[in-house]
Amino acid sequence: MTKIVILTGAGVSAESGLGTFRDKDGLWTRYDLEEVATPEGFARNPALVHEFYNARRKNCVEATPNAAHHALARLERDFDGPVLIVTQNVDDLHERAGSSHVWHMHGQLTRALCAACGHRWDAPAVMAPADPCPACAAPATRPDIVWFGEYPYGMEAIWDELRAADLFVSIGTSGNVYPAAAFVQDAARAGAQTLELNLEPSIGAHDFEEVRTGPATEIVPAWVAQMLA
Ligand code: BV8
Repeated sequence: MTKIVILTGAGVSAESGLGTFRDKDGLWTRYDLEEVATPEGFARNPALVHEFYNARRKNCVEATPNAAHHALARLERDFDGPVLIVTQNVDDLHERAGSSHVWHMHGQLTRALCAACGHRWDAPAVMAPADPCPACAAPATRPDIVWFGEYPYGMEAIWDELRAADLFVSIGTSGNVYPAAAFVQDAARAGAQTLELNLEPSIGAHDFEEVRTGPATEIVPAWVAQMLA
């Protein structure tokens, strides 16, 4: 039984209108990463960070899954083997396209976290620093997002999956951010085949056995059709 592990990044949601980070006019060209995606930035100015994520949560609600998300959901449904999506993305477009086996290693826009007691709940559309935690009432609510310098979620389970994978596919990520950028090496070391599907070769393209370039809405459905043939 062939086990497929797929890593996705902002490029898989780009054609749904959600900004990427490092492309031309990407998010990190308009916002200072240090200010809005680090615990230090949140401590300094929680209102700015909530404003940043409130805007992205609104974009996400207004966006719709694209042909790449739908193709991956079809693969999970019809492929004769387990398909796991580990996503760096904090949007819910994979789930809204029908994928159910999705791990958000960098958290989710749709979830809130209490920095005081660790309680998690479904995030309201708009969050503000003074919002009381539903469990402990402390005004310590934050987006349930993994910021730079914080430990991504589920790493031990992810590394287990990479070690057991027969095929590792990276889709729509530039290979800038660790530990996700090293997954191809983790998988290859354990004997997996490796494939990159991206608009252009990523920083880590040389680590992949095969690299296919083009828009995700074209090359992902083509690859899925090939896998299901
Ligand atoms: C951690 C949530 C300790 C925020 C994000 C070495 C080892 C370990 C850590 C580090 C290390 N070196 C440096 C670090 C620290 C740091 C890091 O990697 N820094 C970088 C900048 C150098 N990493 C961390 O802090 C991580 N935590 O290290 O904990 C630890 C140590 C060891 C082992 C485990 C843990 C935490 C990182 C998480 C930060 N949070 N997201 C938010 O979303 O608001 S990361 C952020 O970047 C986004 O989540 C995004 O998902 C992620 C990666 O970006 P991409 O998805 O790749 O997006 P990008 O714009 O870069 O690229 C888009 C790609 O799509 C491009 O290639 C483009 O060509 C392509 N594309 C565009 N359009 C299309 C397309 N492809 C197809 N079709 C299209 N239409």
